[in-house]
Formats: sequence, C-alpha cells, structure tokens
Amino acid sequence: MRLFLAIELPELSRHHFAVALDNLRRPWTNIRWVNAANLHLTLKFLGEVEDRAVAPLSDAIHQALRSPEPLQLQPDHAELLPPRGRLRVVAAGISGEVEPLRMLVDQIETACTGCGFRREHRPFRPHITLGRTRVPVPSSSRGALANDLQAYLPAPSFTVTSFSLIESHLGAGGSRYVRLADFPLAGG
Ligand code: 3AM
Repeated sequence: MRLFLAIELPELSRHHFAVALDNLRRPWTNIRWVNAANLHLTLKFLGEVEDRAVAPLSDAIHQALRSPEPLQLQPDHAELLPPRGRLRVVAAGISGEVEPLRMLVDQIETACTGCGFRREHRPFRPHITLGRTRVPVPSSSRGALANDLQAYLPAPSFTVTSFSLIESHLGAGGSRYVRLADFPLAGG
C-alpha cells in the first residue's frame, strides 16, 4: 500500500480552501486542482509499504514523539514549486510554529529510518498542495497565478493536535485517501 504521513486540515480551513479552489478552477484550467476533501500538509512520504510493516512503523512513530505539543500554523503565502523552472505544484506555504513542526518531522524521520525507510534529504518546505500542473504553465503566468492565490491568503490559522498515517489510492479521477492511524500531539 502507498502511504504517507500528513496533517489533515480542520473543517474551517478546508472550507476556506474549498472556496478558493472553486474560484481558481475557472480561470486556471491548465492546473489540476485538488479535491478539498483531500487537503493536507505532508510530513513524510513513505511510498509502497507492506501490510505487515505498518504496525511496527506506527509503534516506532509513537515512541519517537518526545513531549509532542499542539502546534499553531497559518497558511499565509503562495508557494509555486519548484521556485524556478517548470512549475509542478501550486501550494499555500505555512508560517507560524514552523520550527517545532520541523522538530516533529525530524522525530518522524528518525522513527522511519529506524524502520528501514529512506531519510528525506530535501529541505522540509511545509505547504498545502492546492493544485498540480496538467500542462506546462508559462513562467510569465507565475506572477498572475501567485496573485490570484494570494487573494485567499492568509487563510485562518489552525491548531494541529494530531497527524495521520494515510493510505493513498491513485485513480484517474484523483487520489482517494484513507486514514489508517492517528498520532496525537496533545499531552504526550
Ligand atoms: O502533499 P504533497 O502534494 O506535498 O507529492 C506527493 C504528496 O505531497 C508526495 O507525497 C504526498 C502524498 O501523495 N509524493 C508522492 N510521491 C513522492 C515521492 N516519490 C512524494 N514525495 C516524495 N517522493
């Protein structure tokens, strides 16, 4: 099964981005906008994982979390990734308690590498993916796209009290996600 770890958005944030996505869809048809139900902030992509590896991985993550505290985050800027070259991902970048979030990701990486997963070497850039390019978007459109997205930012800040292990089923109409486990941050 194809797995990743992510923070799922609370209802208020989801609703905020659902409105944004509805309004961005019409002018930007060359972008495949995500389904609002699928909005999340990825902490670690795990890839293909065997069923029997899931329980030990979940245990290792639970044990690796040291005094986890809830985090306050705010999606506040447009992120067009990668910053140069062919645009692939349109996202809302995250501010707020990003340093504690990085520490959390570090603990997750340690737990995952202990279970044989590859450590992510790319710098962690917290973001909520809103769309992916279908066809090349001219670099001259980047400014207008960022501007259109910025109309919905900053989005409401939200408190993260848990993150989830999610199974992703890839399909022609977009991915379908199933939550397999929850890791609370409140109260250790
Ligand atoms: O939530 P975002 O969009 O940042 O791009 C995929 C998505 O990230 C990413 O994992 C998240 C859930 O699918 N992803 C997919 N394949 C990946 C890979 N091979 C990957 N991340 C790293 N390496």
